[in-house]
Amino acid sequence: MVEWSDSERNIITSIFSSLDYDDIGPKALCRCLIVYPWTQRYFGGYGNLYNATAIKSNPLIAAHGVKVLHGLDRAVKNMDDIKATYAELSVLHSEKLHVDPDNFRLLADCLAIVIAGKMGPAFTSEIQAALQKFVAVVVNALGRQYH
Ligand code: HEG
Repeated sequence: MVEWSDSERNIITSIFSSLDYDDIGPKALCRCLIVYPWTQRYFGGYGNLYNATAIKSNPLIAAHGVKVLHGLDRAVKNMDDIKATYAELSVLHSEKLHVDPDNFRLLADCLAIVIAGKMGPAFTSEIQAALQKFVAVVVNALGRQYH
């Protein structure tokens, strides 16, 4: 069971409450697909992913980026039980989508980088520490149903 300090809770809640999901979600997913091109294999039905420009202007990718952030929202609202919150989503990624669980961390890192870019100097080491802890717990929960 993960322990959260009041400060960590406040940081996570405040980051996500001020986040523009429609902007950050697509940017994080695009960055993941461009920086780690092997992650594109799961989006074969999404049309043109030929290069960075194509990825960044692909509306299906953008919509999926928004969906992923809304998925993270559930963890923000259930910080004390992220494992149970993601049980079903973990089974989906493992058994149906066959997403290699290493990729969760790659996307989580891209999200942290996009948030850092957005926040600029306000992204202090304390804020990064809380965010990295949060995404690590999410990544762990999503990888839980793999065997
Ligand atoms: Mg996943 C579907 C969340 C990482 C590939 N992902 C979904 C869905 C959510 C979600 C909420 C929709 C589930 C549904 O339809 O019921 N994904 C999610 C989170 C994270 C993550 C929170 C990690 C931070 N996903 C992830 C990664 C890949 C991936 C790293 C591949 C590199 N997700 C993926 C695919 C689908 C989903 C291919 C199905 C998309 C579709 O049906 O079009």
